Amino acid sequence: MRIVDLRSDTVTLPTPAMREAIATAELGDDVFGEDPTVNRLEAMAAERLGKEAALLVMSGTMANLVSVLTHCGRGDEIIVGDKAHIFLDEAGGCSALGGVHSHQVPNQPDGTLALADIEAAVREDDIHFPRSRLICLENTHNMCGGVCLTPDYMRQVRQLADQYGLMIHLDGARIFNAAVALGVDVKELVRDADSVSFCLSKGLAAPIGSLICGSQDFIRAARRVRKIVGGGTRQAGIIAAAGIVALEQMVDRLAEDHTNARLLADGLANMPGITLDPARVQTNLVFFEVAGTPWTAAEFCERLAALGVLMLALGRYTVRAVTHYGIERSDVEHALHTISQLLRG
Ligand code: TLP
Repeated sequence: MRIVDLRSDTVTLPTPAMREAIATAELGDDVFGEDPTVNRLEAMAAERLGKEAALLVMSGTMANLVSVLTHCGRGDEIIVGDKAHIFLDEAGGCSALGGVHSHQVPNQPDGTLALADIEAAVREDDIHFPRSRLICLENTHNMCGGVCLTPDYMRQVRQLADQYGLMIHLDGARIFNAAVALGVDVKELVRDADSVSFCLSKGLAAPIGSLICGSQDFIRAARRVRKIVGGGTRQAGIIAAAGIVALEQMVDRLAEDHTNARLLADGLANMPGITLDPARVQTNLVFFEVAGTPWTAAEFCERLAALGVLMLALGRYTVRAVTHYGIERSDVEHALHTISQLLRG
């Protein structure tokens, strides 16, 4: 049976060029700072994002955890969206491992936190209260439908952060999707963040790895935190080699994923029982509601999977489909055809 896997861009397999780079990578012990391939990737990532330094970690979750634990001590508080990956999907790592308290404010449909909500969440200096320390943002915003935060919004949050002496961490797991969709240099999207993490292993198709970028001092401190969480690895050039290919060869093609996502969204919007606003589809994530069908999202996905099309249920009636490297226009057409068959019974 033909399988079209739209569950996530994390299912991407490494490209032939990545496998070749992995096989021939020059290696050393990265805990000693001696892996030339890791050093090259970190330098490349820092340069690309316009930050002083970068640090390779094993996952997006580790990148966010290490970043938050580097900014915050026990009893400090982060201001974070109620739909943020850090809040919803990282097993509460910041509090479980770092004693960091979270103050959730509502994510707006466009992925932002309203400035007034951030301001209202900042704590006064009072012994009863945790200390406000860090604002966490996400771009693209996963659970808000892959929407993009703009440089202009980032600037406004920076001004607020400066007013209250707060830091900003940006979960940029899919930051290159945002840069490609907005047509801006990625540097502009991260300039106002003190730290930013991005993933190699999503749309960029590398098998493993994320980078944290920030100032020299921040990255030096983050390197120690990475060691604490067991993330200091040895011949990690095996991983970095694929990451270098990802940055060199896989960024510009994200536009294809966005075109395919739009095709999928336009097709779904016309189907009976399915609700979706195609205008909200800005990048490679397509969220839609199946409340008008006889099924819950989980039932819908189960029936669709039996026909070879895989999607994720991310709410009682909410389904997510993600386009990525390995998914062609014909796969999207096949998925649409399969869904219309399913709906027709
Ligand atoms: N997200 C995964 C799932 O956890 C939902 C996905 O399939 O989208 N930040 C953001 C915004 C993410 O979407 C993810 C992964 C992460 C961080 C964590 O990355 P990993 O999975 O590498 O730990």
